[in-house]
Amino acid sequence: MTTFAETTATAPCDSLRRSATQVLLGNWTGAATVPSRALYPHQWSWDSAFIALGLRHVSPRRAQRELETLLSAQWGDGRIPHIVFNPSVPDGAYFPGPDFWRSATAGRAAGASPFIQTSGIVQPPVHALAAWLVHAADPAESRRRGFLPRVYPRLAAWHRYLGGARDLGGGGLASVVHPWEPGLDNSPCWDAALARIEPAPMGSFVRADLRHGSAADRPTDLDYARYVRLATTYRDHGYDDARTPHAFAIEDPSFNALLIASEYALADIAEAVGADAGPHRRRAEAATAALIGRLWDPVDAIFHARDLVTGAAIAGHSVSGLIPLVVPGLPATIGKALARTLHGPRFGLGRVHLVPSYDLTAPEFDGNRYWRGPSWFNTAWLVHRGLAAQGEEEAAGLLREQFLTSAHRSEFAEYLEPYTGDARGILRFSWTAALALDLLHAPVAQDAAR
Ligand code: 2M8
Repeated sequence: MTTFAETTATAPCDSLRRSATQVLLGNWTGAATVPSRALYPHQWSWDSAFIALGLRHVSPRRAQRELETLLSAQWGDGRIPHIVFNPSVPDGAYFPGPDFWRSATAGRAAGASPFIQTSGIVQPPVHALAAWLVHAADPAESRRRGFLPRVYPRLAAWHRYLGGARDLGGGGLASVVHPWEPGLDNSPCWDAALARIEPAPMGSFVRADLRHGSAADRPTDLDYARYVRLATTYRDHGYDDARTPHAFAIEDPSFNALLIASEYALADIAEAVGADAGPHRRRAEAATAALIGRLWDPVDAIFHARDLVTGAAIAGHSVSGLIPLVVPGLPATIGKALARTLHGPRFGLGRVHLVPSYDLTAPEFDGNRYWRGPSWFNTAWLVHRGLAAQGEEEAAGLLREQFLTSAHRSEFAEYLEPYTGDARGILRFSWTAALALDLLHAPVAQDAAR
């Protein structure tokens, strides 16, 4: 049987490393890596951050390029768009494409590039963390190329946007304004908020995703109709956060935990480029207090998202609520409680193939349908990293072994049915391969502890 336990140098590790590298080479377009040639043929924001974390072990230079290509599409208001469109991909290959988002015109006042076509929403801010870890993979090469001095102002502007225009609740956390923004698109956590949205007419758009994936593994048409409505409203208000009547506005634990981890990374970057790290550290500490104050539920022992339209916490238990494990300096009592939740019936560590995206015991759980239950590799990587930082080495080791075994067995699937471990979505998915490379590099996330 293939085992990857506690080692980085065995035949199974070598063969997995080779095939993971091939996936990334195959999905490289010359300036960035697509998540998948067929289903996602453009550059995605948080995908690229995860991809860079794997690429840094193959070519630190290419990892830098990946991030810089993304950053070159940043808008004047600081936002990093969630998709950067590749102009050589035919219209209609992905929906919603450039014709829908119309960034150059609708986003002009917000500072969208007139030349690079992008979407107008964002994704979780893993970028500063990725940039710092990419730098750390080969500091000499990074210094030679002036990588950190180039990316620092852009990353700082990105965080200013999230902490400013996106603090819709005024409580020190960033909000997401579309279910695509937290990256866990059709999580049951968004069901109640989405039910308030008038769907766009069914005939008004054509989905491209169903040409590549099974309908049972993807969001429904009704989900899409609501996604389209929300994005249209935002676009028609010039992607202006103050002017848009946000009907979907949520403080998500994972999005904010990644912002905090990235803010600490930005402090490290600031120090390395001779800038003042103090404001970054203070912002990270204040955001940690806000995260705990606004989203931590000590009874359920998980972080819950908050719906800013109703003001209420969202009751569902999502993997998003475990990801604050990655927050440096998280109180140990909270870290331990999260580790217990991970081992409990809702997330079943050791009893399922990989951490599920949603509560295994909930009636809404669906082990096949996208973010409504299946196990995903990026969230598993984050939970692994958080466990290692919290000193939960046994659980972190188990998760690493599960990750590598599942990535190997599933041919780098996009996601898995948690109980069977069967591949769902598409195969040869970039972040699965990239994060496998990262875990192969070290037995436990050695750079996770601060
Ligand atoms: C999925 O989201 C896109 C929209 O952004 C889609 O369904 O078409 C999500 O899994 C998201 O987290 C991911 O970044 C993206 C590309 O892999 O696909």
